[in-house]
Amino acid sequence: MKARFLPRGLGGGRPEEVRIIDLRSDTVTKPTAAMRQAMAEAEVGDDVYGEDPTVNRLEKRAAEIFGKEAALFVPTGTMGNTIAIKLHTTHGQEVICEARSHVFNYELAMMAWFSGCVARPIYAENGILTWEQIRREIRPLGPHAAPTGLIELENTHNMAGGSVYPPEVLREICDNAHEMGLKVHLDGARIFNAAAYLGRSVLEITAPCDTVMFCLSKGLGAPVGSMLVGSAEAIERARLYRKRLGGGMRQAGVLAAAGLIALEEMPSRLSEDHANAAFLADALSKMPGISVPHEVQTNIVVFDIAGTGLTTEEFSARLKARGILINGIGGTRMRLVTHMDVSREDCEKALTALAQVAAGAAVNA
Ligand code: TLP
Repeated sequence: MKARFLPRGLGGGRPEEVRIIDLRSDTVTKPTAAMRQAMAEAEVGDDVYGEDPTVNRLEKRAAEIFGKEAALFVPTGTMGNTIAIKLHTTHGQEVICEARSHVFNYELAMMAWFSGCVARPIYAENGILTWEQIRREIRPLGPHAAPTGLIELENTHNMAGGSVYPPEVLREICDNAHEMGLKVHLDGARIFNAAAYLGRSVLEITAPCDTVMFCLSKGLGAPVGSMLVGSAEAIERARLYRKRLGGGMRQAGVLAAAGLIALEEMPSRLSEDHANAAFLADALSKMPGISVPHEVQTNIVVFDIAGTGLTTEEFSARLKARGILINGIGGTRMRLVTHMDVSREDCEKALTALAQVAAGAAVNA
């Protein structure tokens, strides 16, 4: 991202171009040149009639890669999760999820709005639930409690600092849930980051889940789009829920073309983002007033600025004045996310600014 002018006080007051380093999220990534070319050349048709060849190709490849029967292209991760919760529940049920999960905190109460369900949030320090924690919260139908309808897991866990489910923990949850007749939906917005960390395929690490939503538009760099994968029966119903949510897209092949490149070519570079995140986290943890509460496994660094005496708004504003964008995520915690549009050199620049701000430098000093 280019800002036209350097903030007043930097660069001697002379307006000049400065590169903004955007660490707010991996959602800010821009499509690559190859994606833009594929979009321009995409073969398209009306996808509501099932006639867009590029969307059909993307859905077929996503299903193959995840070893599921079918896949559905949706405009956003939020829509994918909303449809999944609707698929597996009926009104008046509870959805077990982690307390800081995206479905519970950042999707406008969609499970109540669209599915008539309430969340049963369970806190796990690193965002990773265990079967033992879940088992204690499962409720049967009775005269008081709303019965459990679904278990929802997030891998990687965004607000817990990009933490990854150990495959055996995830399998234990799914096997036990299935034994009780419960389904498991995985919010795998960043599942390719989890796979890169584990050195395993997404198929291996998501196989026991009934449905998986993953995003093409985050670390994988596509401009728009997410996928929902699952059984043929589930995806057939999901297609109808997508239409009800207004997500029946017509010549969506222009988007799917970029999605195919995201899916096939981008996962192999994610470890670069992980190395950059580890580099930032290591330096941050040594700065005065800053602590990094979680081990950094993927591309997300959550850090606590309580010791600086600044609010997250003040911290963000001081960084912004130095060309670095990072947001607060509540309390005294902030989150930075590495991605393909941020280089190691950018990370070094960001660290210089972070060190200045942490040391209590005044705005524009
Ligand atoms: N996450 C965004 C914000 O909404 C917080 C971000 O910047 O990280 N699941 C997970 C785990 C997510 O992190 C997100 C987006 C979604 C679902 C929703 O995806 P979109 O934005 O495509 O609806």
